[in-house]
Amino acid sequence: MAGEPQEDCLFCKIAEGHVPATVVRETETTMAFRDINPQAPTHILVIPKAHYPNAAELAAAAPQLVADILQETGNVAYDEKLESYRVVFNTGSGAGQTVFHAHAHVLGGRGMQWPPG
Ligand code: IU
Repeated sequence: MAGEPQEDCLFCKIAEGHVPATVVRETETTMAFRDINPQAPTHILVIPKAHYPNAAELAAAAPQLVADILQETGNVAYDEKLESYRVVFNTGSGAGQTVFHAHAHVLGGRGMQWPPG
């Protein structure tokens, strides 16, 4: 059921504290932790604690959580003293999504190219 924890979901386990992660921020509805395979000097993932498989389903079912996540991306950038940064929601395997629990990547600390690969 939408929003319910999924037994086989790594990010649900991180949100529940059952799998360790380097958590940098937490709110009632979100968690932010360092990506295990950073693609920039700062690479932090912001997730909703509730399980939605991708950003589109999250937006459709729980738009307030999208706002919570975006607010937290800004807070992460402030904490990390990022002047410029990129927020990415890979949505679908063709776009590079590998973990099917919605998450925003916050990337910063280096120059960025456009368009992205
Ligand atoms: P993606 O947009 O679904 O590809 O992002 C998933 C991210 O989760 C990716 O950057 C991984 O490095 C990251 N990650 C992690 O931080 N910890 C883990 O145990 C696993 C993946 I598996």
